[in-house]
Amino acid sequence: MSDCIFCKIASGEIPSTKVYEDDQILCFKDLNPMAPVHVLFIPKEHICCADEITSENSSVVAHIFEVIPKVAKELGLENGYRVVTNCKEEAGQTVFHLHFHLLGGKKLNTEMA
Ligand code: IU
Repeated sequence: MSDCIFCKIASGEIPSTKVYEDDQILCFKDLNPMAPVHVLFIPKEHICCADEITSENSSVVAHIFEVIPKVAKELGLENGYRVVTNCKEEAGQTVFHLHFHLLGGKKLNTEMA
């Protein structure tokens, strides 16, 4: 999508602080970190949100979840971490390109909503 900021980050048109990249996905540091470690995992292909995950595109989501433990280890999150995705406005989604927040590096607030 030409007007999607995360598509532009995925293509390199907009710079980001990359933590992990391969042909399918990118992980970069969140610009407004909510924890000592706060990175985002995105598929390079445009998927709007979790509601748009289908049997056709779900392999990239599975791939993200295979990479998350490796990146978490590299970032020193041995004591635990949280993975979150916000789907649509009511959940607080502000960027409409599927992304998974990886948060850690402190004792996280356990309130889920
Ligand atoms: P949300 O789940 O859609 O609310 O999360 C969007 C995240 O993207 C949020 O944590 C922002 O700080 C982050 N972000 C970013 O890292 N770089 C950007 O250019 C933009 C948003 I726009």
